[in-house]
Formats: sequence, C-alpha cells, structure tokens
Amino acid sequence: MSTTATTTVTTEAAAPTKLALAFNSEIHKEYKYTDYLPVYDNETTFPPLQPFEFNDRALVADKKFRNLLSADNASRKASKLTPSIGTEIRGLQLSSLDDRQKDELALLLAERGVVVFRDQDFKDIGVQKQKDFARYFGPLHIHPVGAHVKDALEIHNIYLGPDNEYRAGRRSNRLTSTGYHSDVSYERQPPGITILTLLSVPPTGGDTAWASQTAAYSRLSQPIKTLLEGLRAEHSGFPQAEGATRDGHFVRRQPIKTEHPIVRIHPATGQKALYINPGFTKRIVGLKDEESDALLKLLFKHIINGQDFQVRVRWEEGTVALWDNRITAHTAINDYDVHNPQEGLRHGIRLTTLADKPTGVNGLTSQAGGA
Ligand SMILES: O=C(O)CCC(=O)C(=O)O
Ligand SMILES: [Fe+2]
Repeated sequence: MSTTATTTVTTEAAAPTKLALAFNSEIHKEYKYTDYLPVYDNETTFPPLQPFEFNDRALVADKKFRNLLSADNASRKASKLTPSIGTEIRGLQLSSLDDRQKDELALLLAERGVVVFRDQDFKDIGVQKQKDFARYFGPLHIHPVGAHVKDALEIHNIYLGPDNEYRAGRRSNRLTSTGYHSDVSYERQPPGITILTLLSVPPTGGDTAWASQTAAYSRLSQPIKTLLEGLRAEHSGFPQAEGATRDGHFVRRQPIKTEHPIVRIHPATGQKALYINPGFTKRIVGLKDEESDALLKLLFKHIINGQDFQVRVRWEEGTVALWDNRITAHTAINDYDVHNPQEGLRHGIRLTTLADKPTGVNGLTSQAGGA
C-alpha cells in the first residue's frame, strides 16, 4: 500500500506544479530531513537522452592515489572490505575533496567497484552542492519514473517507511526482496558513478550488497568468455515504465531498449566485466529464445550466488556509498519491518551520473534496441 496524497504547491519558480507527496507529514514532525522526503512531479516530461562526449575523470587520475589516500594524514584510513570488491574510507570528507582527489576517487571506484565513506557531512551541505559534486563525474541522470526530492528531479528518492511501502510492495509476490541490478542500464550511455546517501538508517537491517562484475567475468571458463565477448544483450526500460503506469505513477521520459555488449571494458582500467543484470537485461541478441533464457539464467545465478565476490555494507549515520555501475551489480536488502518503530524507516537519496557508451571486446559497441 502506498499512501500518496496529491496536492498543488508553488515551486521556487512560482509556477504551479502538480506535486504528489509520497509520505505522510504527520509522522515526520521530528525528522531532520523533511525537505528530502519523496515527491512525484506529475507534470514535467523529458525528451530522449541525447548522446554526449563523456570525459572519464579516472583517466587523468594519479594511479598511486597520492592525493586521496596520502599517508601524511593519520586520521585517514582506507581499508579493503573484501579482496575483490569494496573499500571503506574514514577520516576524509567528500564535501571537501579537491579536483585531483575526485579524479582519484573515480579511479578507485573503477578498481574497487564500491567505496564507502563513513561519518560524512555530505547530507547536510544542501541540494546544490551535492549536485555539483556529482556533476563533476558526469551529467546527472533524471530517473524516468522514480520519486525524487522536491525541486530536484536529479535526486532519486529511496524511501521505505510505514507511510510508503511502495518499494516493498513491488516485490511482495516474490520469495526474496533482493534484486541485483546496475542502475538504469537500458540507457544508451548508462550510468558510471552512483552516489547514495542514507538520511535515515534502520537500527538493524537495510544493508546494501554489491557484486563485482569483473570477478564474475573472470571466473567464467574460457569457452564461455569467448562466446559472451561476441554477443550483445538487450536491456529494457519498458517493464519499469509499465510497472509505474500500472501503479498510477507518471512516466516523465519514454522507455527505451538498448543492446549492450555482454562483456564491457572499463575505459580507465582496461578490465573486462560482465555487463548484464537480472533487473534490466531481457535477452541475448541473436540467440534462440531457449538458448538466451538458459544462458541468462546461468549468468544471473552466478552473479547472485557469488558471495565470494560480493560485499554487503551496513549503513551508519553519515555513510555515503559510491559505486561504478559499469563493473558492479547491487541490491538493497529490505529485511526490516516498517511497522516496527524500532526498525522502520529507511530513507536515502541517490545521484547518478551518466558515462560512456559501453565498449566490448574487439570494438563491439552498444546499439539501439528494437521496438
Ligand atoms: O537502497 C539501496 O540500498 C539501493 C537502492 C537502489 O539500488 C536503487 O535505487 O537503484
Ligand atoms: Fe540501484
């Protein structure tokens, strides 16, 4: 059940905008982040995303991370969360990184997949500074259907509480709520770096897990690697848009399908990664249906079951997680009871930056999908 009240408010531009509130303000009287509660602009539409030249900051980064991880700061600690994926950083504020440090962060993300920053003031620097920070890494993605922050369509809203169970309800007919995906991978130039900040963290539960798609690729046998390197898979935004329409939500950009190489090369590291995910990848182009279904089932199972190349992160007050969608898949873990005030409210805001048009092996590139 989602509690969605529709009201008319006046935006900063003084233009009346039809804004649906996806929360109940009665239960948030004490909440510090009411300005970030989920809303839906039910009026503004966007044309298809246009091609752009992507400037990967990781390409100009110092490969020894001398600015981001310099040893001269004793309170700064960077530690690997697992051998293959995830690094945790303490003693460094994202909000005060200079450009060289940001370049190195982009490279660290390309190498480690996920970087978790603890004790951050990022959520308190305001919408504009958060957007400016993210924009350094690439153009900001506007989600085609999701809830967002008032007056900031670029800030995707992730909310699950007693007054809005939409996120849980979408998966209520399944045995598990987990759903590995790479953010909006159906886009022509799909996301590189995503920045997720949690504003409210359940005392227990609500972790996020990531799988390394570089490790997932490297585990495969050579014959399967060779087969996959010559193939593209279709990623579709249609089920998401159809689901939103069915649930009474507004579609602000029309869905598309894109055929991406199954094995993608990261431009900064040259590493190969599997670029398919259970969330958006629908079929392997050029195979018969049964072949495609069987192969995707095998690969999805491999990604989901790969506990030995995954990392699961417990959120703390002040945690900000960044990941590179080109080489990872991730899932929220909705294991808490929203009706239990001791567990209940999980609220996060996500900034997602667009990146390169995927390149595969032997120059295989993405192409527009069929209707
Ligand atoms: O809430 C999380 O942990 C992740 C959410 C997510 O994957 C998304 O919104 O794309
Ligand atoms: Fe996601």
